[in-house]
Amino acid sequence: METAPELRRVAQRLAEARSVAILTGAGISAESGVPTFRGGGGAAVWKGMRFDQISSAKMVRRDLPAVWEWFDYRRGVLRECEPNPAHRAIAGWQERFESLTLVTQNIDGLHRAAGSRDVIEVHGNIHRSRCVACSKLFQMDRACVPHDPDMCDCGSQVRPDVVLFGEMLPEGAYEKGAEAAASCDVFFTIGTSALVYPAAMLPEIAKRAGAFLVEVNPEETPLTAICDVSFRCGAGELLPLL
Ligand code: BJW
Ligand code: ZN
Repeated sequence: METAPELRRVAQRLAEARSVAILTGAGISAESGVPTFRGGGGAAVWKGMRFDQISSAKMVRRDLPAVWEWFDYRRGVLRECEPNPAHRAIAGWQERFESLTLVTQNIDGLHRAAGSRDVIEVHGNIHRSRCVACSKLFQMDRACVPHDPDMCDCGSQVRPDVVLFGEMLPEGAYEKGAEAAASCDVFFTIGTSALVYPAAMLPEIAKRAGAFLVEVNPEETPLTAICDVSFRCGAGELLPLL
């Protein structure tokens, strides 16, 4: 295999590593059948609207039912999706290092379904909803699509508990990721276009702090230039080899 020397380099680093941090994005779930937002030269569109229009704080204020329609559609897609070999490989790394921090931008819950613990979900989770008034959280029934329209006990509407454009990340989530990035020996950026901030800063923090930076993505990203090793292939194909 062409990537064999790089694989050996990374395996060597991992053998010596005490602390490993990982940032994943939509691409890691692509082989599970979850559509990505970007990549392949296009951007996701829902009923003629770009995803960054509908997945925005502005749209929640303007048309919450339309936002629910988009998220219910995606919850429907997710009902058919299961973790793939990449999610499972990462779950298997848990006992391998003194410290393993997994930060995901994905809201699909597939890392946890694969057995990863303490996953830092910086963009929330599609299987939770949140009251727009009192912020009470509700675990959603995965079998129930469309969502249960029952409102919060306080009488207000609920919204998906995900982080949309223009919204703050969950308290402490980015900070935990940044701390791990600044102190790890090896940092993996997997299946992310690295265009969305602040998550895209984590690999840069790791690199600046001296970590060995590894990318897994079939396409180049703005991070490729600073990576020590960049695997140009699918995560499900590569990660089980490590
Ligand atoms: C494979 C593969 C395979 C395919 N194997 N790989 C600094 C500069 C400029 C702008 C900003 C900035 N800081 C903040 C901003 C604004 C904004 C932002 O980043 N904008 C940029 C896009 C310009 N950020 C925010 O608004 C964030 N909030 C914030 O900063 O709060 C502070 C604040 C508040 C108010 C005012 C000001 C500041 C919040 C960002 C929330 C992002 N939310 C979304 C939607 C979530 C809900 C939903 O799902 O609808 O999160 S956007 C979308 O992008 C989603 C993703 O998590 C995120 C990242 O995408 P990801 O995961 O990288 O996926 P893709 O599709 O982009 O890439 C897939 C990759 O996989 C591709 O590269 C493929 O090649 C690859 N791939 N198959 C491996 N088999
Ligand atoms: Zn409420």
